[in-house]
Amino acid sequence: MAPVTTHPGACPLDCPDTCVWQLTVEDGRAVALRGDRDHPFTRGALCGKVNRYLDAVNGPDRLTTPWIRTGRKGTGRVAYRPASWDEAVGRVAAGLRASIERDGPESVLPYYFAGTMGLVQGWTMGPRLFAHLGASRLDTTICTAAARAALRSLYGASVGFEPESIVEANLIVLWGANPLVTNLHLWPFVQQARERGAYVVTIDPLRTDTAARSDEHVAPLPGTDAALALGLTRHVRDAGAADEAWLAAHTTGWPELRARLDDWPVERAAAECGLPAGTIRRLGDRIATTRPTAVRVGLGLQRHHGAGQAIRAICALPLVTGDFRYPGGGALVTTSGHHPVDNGPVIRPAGMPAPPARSLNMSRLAAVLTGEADPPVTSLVVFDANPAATAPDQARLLTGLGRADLFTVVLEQRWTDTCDYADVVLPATMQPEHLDLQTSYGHHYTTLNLPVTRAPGAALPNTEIFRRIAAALGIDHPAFRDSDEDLARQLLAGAPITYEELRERTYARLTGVPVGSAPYAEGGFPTPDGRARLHDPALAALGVDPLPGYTPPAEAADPELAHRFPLTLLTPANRYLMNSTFASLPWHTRRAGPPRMHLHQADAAARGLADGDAVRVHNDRGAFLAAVAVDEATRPGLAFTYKAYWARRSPGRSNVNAVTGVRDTDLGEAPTFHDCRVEVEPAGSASSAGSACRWPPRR
Ligand SMILES: Nc1nc2c(c(=O)[nH]1)N[C@H]1C(S)=C(S)[C@@H](COP(=O)(O)OP(=O)(O)OC[C@H]3O[C@@H](n4cnc5c(=O)[nH]c(N)nc54)[C@H](O)[C@@H]3O)O[C@H]1N2
Ligand SMILES: Nc1nc2c(c(=O)[nH]1)N[C@H]1C(S)=C(S)[C@@H](COP(=O)(O)OP(=O)(O)OC[C@H]3O[C@@H](n4cnc5c(=O)[nH]c(N)nc54)[C@H](O)[C@@H]3O)O[C@H]1N2
Ligand code: SF4
Ligand SMILES: [Mo]
Repeated sequence: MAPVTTHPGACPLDCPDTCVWQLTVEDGRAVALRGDRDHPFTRGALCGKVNRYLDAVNGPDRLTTPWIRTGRKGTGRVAYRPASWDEAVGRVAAGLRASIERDGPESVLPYYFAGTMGLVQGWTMGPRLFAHLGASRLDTTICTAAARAALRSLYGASVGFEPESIVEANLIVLWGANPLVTNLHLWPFVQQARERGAYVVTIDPLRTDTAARSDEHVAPLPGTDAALALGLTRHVRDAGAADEAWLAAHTTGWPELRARLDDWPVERAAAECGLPAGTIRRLGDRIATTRPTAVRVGLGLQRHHGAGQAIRAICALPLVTGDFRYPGGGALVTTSGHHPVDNGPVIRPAGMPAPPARSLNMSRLAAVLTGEADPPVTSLVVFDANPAATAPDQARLLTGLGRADLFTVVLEQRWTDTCDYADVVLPATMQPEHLDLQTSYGHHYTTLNLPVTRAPGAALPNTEIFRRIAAALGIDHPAFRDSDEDLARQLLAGAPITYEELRERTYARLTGVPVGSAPYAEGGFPTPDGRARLHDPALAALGVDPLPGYTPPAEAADPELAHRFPLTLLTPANRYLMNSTFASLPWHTRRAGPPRMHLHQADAAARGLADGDAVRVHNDRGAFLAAVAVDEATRPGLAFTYKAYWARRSPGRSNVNAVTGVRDTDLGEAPTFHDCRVEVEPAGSASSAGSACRWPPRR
């Protein structure tokens, strides 16, 4: 009998929790997976979807060989034949070389995101190769760019209160966050605070599971959070609860913000947010009188046109109350800025030529591929992402991806929507099969993940695929001979731990912020003078209000659009899917259910629609099909559908991103997925109605 061994590793998915797991291996194959009980933040339980992660690892649909296109783009796997690595990599090198020779190196664009958050596989060798080539750089805006820009302005970096200290909070505000679905391991800490008497408020236009299980649910209109935050701050000021001494010592701009609050009586905020003024006053009273107050901010609320100002206004509030003085007080969007692991120098190692190049915004991929970029992009290399399903303005994007003069390479674990548009598809390994190093955007631990199982067929780690492409391009720089372990060592260069020590321990806290501490009690924000900036003159130079202000939603507040498309559409995360990852697996899709359009009873009734009816959801950009779910979690005029079903596997072969648009946020040039207006109509033909109800799909 083959020996059975157990190995620690890390969940690689784009989730703030970065769980540590224990993987059982038999004869080179993963046979069981469970959470690591000793890990201080995740404490032994994986989420439901990753309890079934081995369905993905051992699935019969894993890619095991390179594929080369022989037929038309967009027609699916029938248009491809299997190939050897040598032939496939030769094709890739020839395609990239042709673009570079014809149109210059900036005609090459890598497109990648957090399919794995592992820094080695995701954020080193690939970007290093493209930096060396002088390819267009990717501005990675799709998820957190608005928050990142806002926090850089306000706190100096993406930092906040220490998450484990939330147990000390007496008031917890979960603002545009749904931790029971997207940050599961925070919830036991919230419950621990509650057992001590903490009061929990969720601020979300939708009555999510988290909202329903909170002490209070405040449901503002989407995209109006800055108005709410300014109204609350005004109330706190008027109650005499501003912490003048702390503000004077550790911030700049309080006098200017204090004066700005004259413009924000609670009644104005209430009118903007569609809330009773009494609700804002009561919450303002709680915030004014409760120390410490912890504001845990999600990412969903920053997918609006006014996101930058919303994050600034929300994260300014705990500065005004002086909450950062106390463990469990302050605001937290992401912990990313605390980690001392920096991939910048690893992408561009000293001595490696890396010509300057333009940056292209990933959220504008549809526009970039259809005329916005000059010189045009003629080679696209996609890894760790599935833009055909997850990027906005899908119809235009698919037109771009379908261009006959575009050479596209996709590195993937399974055949996604994006693979349908590739010239070459290359099979990639999964987490148990490769080495990686994971920080976290929800806690302070860094984890090393070692390869412990055999990859299926000819699948290779991204790093090795890029080494082979570099070699085929005739690049002979030693940076392209670094092993994965070398890359991990380079990533740890600025961290207070060696690779050997981390290998011994699996995970370690490298941020210098002790558990349960208040890192900014005495100021010391990562700004040049250590003060948080309530007023930021640098923003004025960008044409942005230097004080936290209110940028109204774009589509949601447009009266002309409201007439034609009366419903505002949100696209929150689904419990059983991770973006579009898992959206092709039987267990996960069965649990997630078919694409549904959640409507308030009044909106369904006004259109003669009932639960389960097939509808076409549409606006000027496109349409997708879904089954109606009459749902009291919404309010009249507000609808939602879960993000990231695969278009190819959806009825009508498009998903929600057929209706989302390419538009930048007020700060950070991020996408505005949640700032979207639509209308619904009964799905015309019997066949589309039928297919909307057949689930899971057969392919
Ligand atoms: N199960 C699961 N977990 C995930 C993911 C997943 O797809 N599935 N995705 C991962 C990724 S990539 C990310 S970025 C995170 C996202 O993590 P979260 O931000 O927690 O998740 P979302 O569902 O995008 O948004 C949270 C909530 O914001 C609300 N919201 C939308 N607009 C507004 C607004 O204007 N104001 C307020 N106050 N709230 C608003 C939505 O209704 C939603 O309930 O989750 C990660 N975790
Ligand atoms: N409508 C709407 N759209 C959204 C959002 C929304 O809220 N609403 N949210 C947006 C957000 S927050 C995000 S973060 C994006 C995420 O969008 P994407 O970045 O496209 O993420 P995924 O859909 O998870 O796709 C990741 C892919 O990477 C692959 N992958 C994983 N690990 C590896 C690896 O090691 N090597 C290789 N080669 N491939 C790997 C997986 O198989 C998967 O197909 O979606 C965005 N799209
Ligand atoms: S997706 Fe998040 S909660 Fe689930 S196992 Fe991975 S890190 Fe943990
Ligand atoms: Mo994200």
